[in-house]
Amino acid sequence: TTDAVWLAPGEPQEIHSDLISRFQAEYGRPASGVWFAPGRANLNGEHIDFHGGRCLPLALAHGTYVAAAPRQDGQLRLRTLDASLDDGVTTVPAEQIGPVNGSGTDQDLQDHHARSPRGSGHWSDYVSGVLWSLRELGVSQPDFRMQDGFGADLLVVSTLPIGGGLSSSAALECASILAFVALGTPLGRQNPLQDINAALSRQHRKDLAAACVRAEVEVVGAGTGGLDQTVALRARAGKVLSLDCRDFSVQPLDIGCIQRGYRLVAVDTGQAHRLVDGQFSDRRADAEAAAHLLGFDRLRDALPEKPRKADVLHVLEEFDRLAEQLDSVDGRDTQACRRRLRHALTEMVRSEKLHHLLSGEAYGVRHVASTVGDILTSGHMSMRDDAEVSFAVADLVVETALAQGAEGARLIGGGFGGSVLVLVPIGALPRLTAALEGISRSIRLLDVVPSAAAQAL
Ligand code: GAF
Repeated sequence: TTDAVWLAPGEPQEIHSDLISRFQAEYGRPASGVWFAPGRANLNGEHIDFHGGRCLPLALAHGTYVAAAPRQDGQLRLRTLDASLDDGVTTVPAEQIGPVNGSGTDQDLQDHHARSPRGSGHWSDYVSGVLWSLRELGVSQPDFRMQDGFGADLLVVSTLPIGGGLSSSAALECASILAFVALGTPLGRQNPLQDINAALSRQHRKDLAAACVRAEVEVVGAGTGGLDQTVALRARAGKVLSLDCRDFSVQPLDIGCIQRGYRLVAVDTGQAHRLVDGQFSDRRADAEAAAHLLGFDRLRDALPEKPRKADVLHVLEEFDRLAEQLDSVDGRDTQACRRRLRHALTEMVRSEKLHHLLSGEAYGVRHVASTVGDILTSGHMSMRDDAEVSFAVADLVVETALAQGAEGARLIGGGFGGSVLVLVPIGALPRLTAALEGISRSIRLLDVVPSAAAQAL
């Protein structure tokens, strides 16, 4: 076993000072500060945030750092130090940081991308998108009212694998939005740099997460549901967030077993994923079609307040009854819609179980670890067979982890690439690491340490 397979989160203070000096070299002026936002892992609740389901995410120590200084000409200049994305300094002119025209339909999104000089999909869309959505938020929220002509120079570096299913996009959005708040709004200008961490109320953070979601949906064109941005901006060190996506309320919960005798490890398969290509939204659309057939705008409402397995069976029977005479559901394959439905509903029940388990105090560490492990593994099977978002390496990582003594393992994030989360007894870690190294040279491991939310450093 070599240490090379572990991806370290790095020392924030070292990354901070390195970024400050590189910023000076790149732009010929000092950075005003550095902002950080974490990536995330998720114990359960994949592909259900946009259906109003419950998710159990936690923030990583790994994340994205943004050094920035304000400009007065409304434009953005930005560069990333991540080798896979670095294409020098990109300038986004002020005129281009406007809203998408019209109603935000697919056609509008396409027109918007067609107008963009770099075409769709450049990583700077995430940053220019949040500058736009923060301006929009400032229209109704005096604390965030954006100074006229505000623009910025930014230098970005991340300790997350890019496109690794650990929320690198949301980390970029959330670190950038904090930089913009600090440098361009009354809330930021009234508070010296680090004080912004205390000045941001819970409601502020909730509003900023919503603004980041808007940027990703309306400007980038990816159908994110808010899980990633919420955990990046509202996580608590040492805790898992129990996040109810009906109203985005959060409850921080202890996960003692990973502090005592077990470790959570994120295995980056090295196979990158992207949310903007059609598969992700396709899965979502299948489940939404099933919801509509059942008569619900939001799938979560098909289940009672505390959903159980029997409720899932009941809804599936109802679906079968309604679909019996139909060739398709909203033009989509009936059986595919049924599988997406079953994934979403069983995932909601797993979240409920986990929430109950982690909020109770009456359980021993062993019991918690093995129950969490079982939930992880059944979540994976559901991602594989019902959501159908898994892929060969992820399945192999899960099998390998279980064979090496892990309590459980699952694919996390949007799927079609990305990372597997493994809960493993500390004693089994060396052989697990060795076995995973044998699967592929692209595999990287991240120690999952429940960490704090986005902040000014
Ligand atoms: C991606 C999305 F951005 C999230 O909103 C969530 O849907 C996740 O995939 C799947 O659970 O990360």
